[in-house]
Amino acid sequence: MQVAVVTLFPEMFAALTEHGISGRGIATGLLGLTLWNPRDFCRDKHRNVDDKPFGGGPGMLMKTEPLLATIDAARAGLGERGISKSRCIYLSPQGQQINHQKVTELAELESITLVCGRYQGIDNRVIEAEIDEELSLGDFVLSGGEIAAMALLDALIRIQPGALGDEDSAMQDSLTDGLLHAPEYTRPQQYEGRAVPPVLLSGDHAAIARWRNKQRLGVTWLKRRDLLDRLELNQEQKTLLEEFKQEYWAKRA
Ligand code: 9D3
Repeated sequence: MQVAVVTLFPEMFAALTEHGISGRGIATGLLGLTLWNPRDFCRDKHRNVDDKPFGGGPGMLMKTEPLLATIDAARAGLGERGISKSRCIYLSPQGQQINHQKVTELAELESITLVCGRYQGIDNRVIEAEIDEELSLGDFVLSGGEIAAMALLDALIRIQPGALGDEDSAMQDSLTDGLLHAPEYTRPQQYEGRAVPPVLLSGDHAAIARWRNKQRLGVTWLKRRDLLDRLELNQEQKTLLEEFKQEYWAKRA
């Protein structure tokens, strides 16, 4: 997958390219990343990328011309890599909220172009002319689109085939099947009076699998009832969840 990012702060993307799974995925070419700075595509001598909003109001907006020139350059850059189509996405607080399904949908594409806004956003004519889709991280305010773009990129990289050491772990991730994960423990077996659940030390794989399934249902019921409400549980899952609730109320009594 080839991703072009339009940003006034390309240095921020070192957080992605220099560390961990995302760093390796980009270094090995599982995901190609190019960064395009509107500052480099200004034609006026002061290299202005922002201006005051018509009609008044607080703050500044990103100007149309440098942004459109940058998107054009990014498109040409992708063209040199043999890519003729790239979905143009504007990271915006007014966009649809990104979720796992959206990430898997975008991962199917050959290329995307991510436009990061700064200030109070971008001139609406850029949206009309070039933007296919607006995406948000959620209903809270960031100071720009870069961190949202990086979050989306990180999610895209880790589901590319071969990105994770253990091929199965993307599949085993929470939320791919609508349930949260069971609690996990590592050494020591006892920590300040808190013991690891004995079944995990039993070596009984069937019992462990049953305990984990029960915990997944229970943890989802406790922490994210909204997720559980969207699922159609089978009879075994209903039994496991009832057992979890019994044990939960017994412990709290
Ligand atoms: C004046 C009203 N706001 C626009 C609806 C102003 C505004 C707030 C924050 C304009 C731009 C921004 C910067 N935010 C992003 O670029 C952004 C964002 C976010 O703030 N929250 C969640 N997801 C995203 S994706 C990009």
